[in-house]
Amino acid sequence: MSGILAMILAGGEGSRLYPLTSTRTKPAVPFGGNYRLVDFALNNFVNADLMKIYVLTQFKSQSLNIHLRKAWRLSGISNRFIEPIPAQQRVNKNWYSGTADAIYQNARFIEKSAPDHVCIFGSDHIYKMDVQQMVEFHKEKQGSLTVAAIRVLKSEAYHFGIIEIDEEGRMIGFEEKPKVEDAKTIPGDPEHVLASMGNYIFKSDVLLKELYEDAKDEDSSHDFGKDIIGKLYPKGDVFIYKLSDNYIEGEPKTAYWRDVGTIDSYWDAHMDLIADDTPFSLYNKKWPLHTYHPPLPPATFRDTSDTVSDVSKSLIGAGSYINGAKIENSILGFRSHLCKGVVVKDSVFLGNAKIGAGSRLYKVILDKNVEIAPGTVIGENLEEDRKHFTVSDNGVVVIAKNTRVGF
Ligand code: ADQ
Ligand code: ADP
Repeated sequence: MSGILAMILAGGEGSRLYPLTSTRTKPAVPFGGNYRLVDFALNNFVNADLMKIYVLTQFKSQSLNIHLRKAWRLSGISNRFIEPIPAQQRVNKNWYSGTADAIYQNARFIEKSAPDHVCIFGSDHIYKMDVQQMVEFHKEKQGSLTVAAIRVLKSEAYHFGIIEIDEEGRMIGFEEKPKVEDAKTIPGDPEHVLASMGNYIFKSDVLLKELYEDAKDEDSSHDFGKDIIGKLYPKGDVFIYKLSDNYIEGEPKTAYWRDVGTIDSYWDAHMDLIADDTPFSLYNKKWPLHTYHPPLPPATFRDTSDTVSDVSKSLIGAGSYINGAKIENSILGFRSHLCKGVVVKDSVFLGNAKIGAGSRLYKVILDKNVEIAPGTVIGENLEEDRKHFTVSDNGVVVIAKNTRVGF
């Protein structure tokens, strides 16, 4: 087999997303009512017709594995596959120490496939990218490595690998997560830096050579951002592919890429989905967002004798039953059951919530299977909420999976 092989890194712990990551790895965290974070990276490959994909999982991967099996299993066609590789397959006794180690410990899957190029992509971000276009760019440049990049605010530089390039798009500087004051800004644009998206396309032989060398280096943390890129770019053949040069029919010109690493950024990205002029549409027929759809009936909206259901600026999942409730600016996942007189505003439900009559919920994230007793109020008094739940910096109240409130 030759061509392009994809290795998707899906082992992130996502500690800053706690409690949503208390039971599942970050790429398995539900998003947007129907999806899980990993779906966005996988759609970027599948919609680009690149379908030789290994998904590297690590701890708390049970619900990720179930999702991959239900939503993404290709069968019967041997040169197309989306296969999870559990961390138990690793060659060493230890868990992966960094992203390069995760690939190194599974290098035999690359050797066995013998592709010309390997795409190594993260799975923690919400964005659309036709990866085939990045592959074409990589082949044209004939470099050892192409790194995907996007312009971000300088104040955010400390989260990312920060890149400098020459006129030909060649990487001439790289620093992993620098202090904001040290970050090199884009020439002529002092407010912004060019950030690595953590998505790489390597020539296979270069990748394997670098991984074997890095594995012997006792001072290395075995991470692409911290170790490998800094060693490779001075050789002069690492190139940058800008997300803003990627074109998808029917998508807005401005490149959208959101990290959902914290509760606040996770909530913000949901609000983007329902914004009037949404920067991330779920409706582009040219870019279908595949995922698993459970066998559920359409959402039902009913009125009671004295309350009328009233829904605005919201996405409501299949199997939901709304009985005389008011929903505003919210995303309610599958099987949300709201009894009469409930008011939900600026909130995100991951699925299977049951909200008792007369409850009011503001700026709340409910993980799966949360049950709220009638007459409960959450999000109006954060001091009180903090005693029982996680409350984010921006005042989003998060209620963990399977919690029963007020009973
Ligand atoms: P980080 O944000 O630190 O920096 P990292 O924690 O390395 O990203 O995660 C990258 C991807 O790998 C994620 O999809 C994560 O789920 C997964 N992952 C992490 N550890 C893993 C492991 N041991 N095994 C398997 N999968 C694992 C990186 C780069 C920066 C870049 C940012 C962009 O180092 O240069 O700017 O991503 O977000
Ligand atoms: P999440 O909260 O991430 O959506 P799920 O609700 O899908 O996770 O699953 C929670 C746990 O329930 C999983 O870790 C798994 O152990 C179990 N589970 C869920 N769905 C299935 C299934 N279809 N078959 C077997 N076990 C399942």
